[in-house]
Amino acid sequence: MYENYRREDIEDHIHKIGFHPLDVMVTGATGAGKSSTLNSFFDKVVAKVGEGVDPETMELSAYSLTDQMRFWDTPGLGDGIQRDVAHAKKITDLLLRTHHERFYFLDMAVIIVEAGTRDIGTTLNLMEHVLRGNLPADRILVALNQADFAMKGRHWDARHNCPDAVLKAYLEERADSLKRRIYESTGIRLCRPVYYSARYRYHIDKLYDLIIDHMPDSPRKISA
Ligand SMILES: Nc1nc2c(ncn2[C@@H]2O[C@H](COP(=O)(O)OP(=O)(O)OP(=O)(O)O)[C@@H](O)[C@H]2O)c(=O)[nH]1
Ligand SMILES: [Mg+2]
Repeated sequence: MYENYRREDIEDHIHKIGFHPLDVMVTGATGAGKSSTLNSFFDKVVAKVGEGVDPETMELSAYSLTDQMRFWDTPGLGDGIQRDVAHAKKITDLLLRTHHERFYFLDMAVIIVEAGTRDIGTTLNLMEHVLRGNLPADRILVALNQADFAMKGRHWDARHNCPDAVLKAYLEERADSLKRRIYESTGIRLCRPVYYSARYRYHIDKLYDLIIDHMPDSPRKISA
């Protein structure tokens, strides 16, 4: 479904960067819905989604949407101290992977946060200890998933597949507060998150727009 979405805009960025594909890492706390988000981009099951209480994704996996765009699914943090160390290392290794020792391999990262949780400790930890210093802030995006469940399933208008006015106002407030809290805790100023539901495919286009509108125009050069 998204194979041809805004193809010219994507190609325009790729042309400026000078090589393809553009590599986008999808990261965030365990259970936020990273794998589900990738499946909604591809409109089929590419990444295994957790069904039980255990975290699902343990390794990095790459999925090419087109020959211009490749997404990296990553294991979520917040899954115990030992595992977090191992997972953070995998993510850091990906952030520091290079092309011919001239450019970093990964172009940007999207952090997925569960809209229904106020506990963003894992997200802040990921930003402070894994992303900061390894990826410039203008290559980091944040998005709120599970918009349908932000108020425990209340105020989701199933008939129209969208939030009602109450839930929408709540989600707007959550987006502002997430951006503010990230800035207050880490000093990292990100653009305003979009909210969406991977499960119900609501606002997936908004998430995709956010990514396309913030694609870099240059490769990540390794400074000497
Ligand atoms: N209600 C609702 N549930 C969702 C949504 N997206 C994902 N889920 C559910 O959340 C759970 C975790 O989803 P995953 O996609 O496996 O999450 P993940 O971030 O990849 O998790 P790890 O691989 O463990 O890091 C699953 O039960 C999904 O069905 C959503 O938009 N709405
Ligand atoms: Mg996963």
